[in-house]
Amino acid sequence: MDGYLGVIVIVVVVALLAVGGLFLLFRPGRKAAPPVPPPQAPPLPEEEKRPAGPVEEAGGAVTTVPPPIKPAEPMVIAPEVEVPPPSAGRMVRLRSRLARSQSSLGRGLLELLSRDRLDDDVWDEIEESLITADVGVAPTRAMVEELRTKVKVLGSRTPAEVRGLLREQLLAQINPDLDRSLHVQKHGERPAVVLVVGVNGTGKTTTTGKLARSLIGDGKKVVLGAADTFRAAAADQLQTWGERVGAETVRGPEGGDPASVAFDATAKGIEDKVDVVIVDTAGRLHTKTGLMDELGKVKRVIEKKATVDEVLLVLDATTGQNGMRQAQVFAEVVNITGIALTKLDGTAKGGIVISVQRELGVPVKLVGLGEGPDDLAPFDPEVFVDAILGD
Ligand SMILES: Nc1nc2c(ncn2[C@@H]2O[C@H](COP(=O)(O)OP(=O)(O)O)[C@@H](O)[C@H]2O)c(=O)[nH]1
Ligand SMILES: [Mg+2]
Repeated sequence: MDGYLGVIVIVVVVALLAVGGLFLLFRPGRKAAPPVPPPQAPPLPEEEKRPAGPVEEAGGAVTTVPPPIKPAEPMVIAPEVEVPPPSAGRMVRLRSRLARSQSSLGRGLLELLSRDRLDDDVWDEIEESLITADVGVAPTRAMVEELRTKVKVLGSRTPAEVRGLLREQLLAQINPDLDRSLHVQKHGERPAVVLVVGVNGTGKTTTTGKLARSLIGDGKKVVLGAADTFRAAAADQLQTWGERVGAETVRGPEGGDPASVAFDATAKGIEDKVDVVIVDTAGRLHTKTGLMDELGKVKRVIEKKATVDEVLLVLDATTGQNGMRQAQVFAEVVNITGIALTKLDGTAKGGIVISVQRELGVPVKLVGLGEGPDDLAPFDPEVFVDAILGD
């Protein structure tokens, strides 16, 4: 009996407590429970899953549980900024991209020079393969002459000797002593400015984007100037490159003044204390005077605030002599300080490295070896020649 009574008392007490609790929770005037956190809020750890606000504890006392940590403002997913690899050693990694130049220029020359008898016909063939690879007439003549003399001295040749001879001659034509460093050092508080020029479609915007990546990979801060105001798509294209690596792009209205964009980009670079401002331009070859006016103005306007340290001429390696003639026009209107030779992957005409330097009197500083973001490399003559000749 006693046991039964005890159980009944407990049940009644529990029931009363429950009713009291319900009354406390739902009494009129009580504030509504805070809204459930939005679905994107991260799940809370177990002990924090209690409802917020007044809660009755076992003894009937009402305490206040702090509300759950507020979910952050609606999350804006920022585009992920990539950390590009540094530029050093890139050409070694990309050397297999020169496969076409290797098979037609390198292997052809090695085979011809290894023949037992080198008569005039063979020398003509050697000359022809150099010309075909865009080495250019004068450098070809000089090379053939040197090779003829050296071969005479050697007499019979081992394959290693032939390779050594060719390597020496190609390197001499490319001139490993030229200063190929990019002038991108800050001047105190002022950023270095790189102006990118060249014919439409040669790869200016792509090269500007790749260069920004590579400079950022080397630890520099970069601002981009979209001075190709001819098409809005060009500025979009550049901005996309910039966003991927965290470089701001200064742009203007479509059809606007390229010089004013260049000016604004330089000002932004100074304001943000960046290391390098890279200005991408339009490549419209309307008239030589039109081009001269446009590029001249862009340059002058930048020079109101900074110095133009590098004028990079972008040249498409697949366009051969035609591209070279157009490049010449650019070289006549602006003072080119370096060449970025693009699309060297996909061409058998690697010899253009030699002819373009000779024709324009400026070193090849960068080479484009593909469409990928990290397919731009500082030009290394030895790696280039070794890639062409194979191992
Ligand atoms: N294969 C290859 N394609 C390239 C290279 N550089 C640029 N391109 C391509 O060339 C095309 C034109 O490039 P773009 O930068 O828009 O030329 P722009 O008109 O001079 O600005 C694009 O499809 C690029 O992907 C390169 O080094 N190799
Ligand atoms: Mg462009």
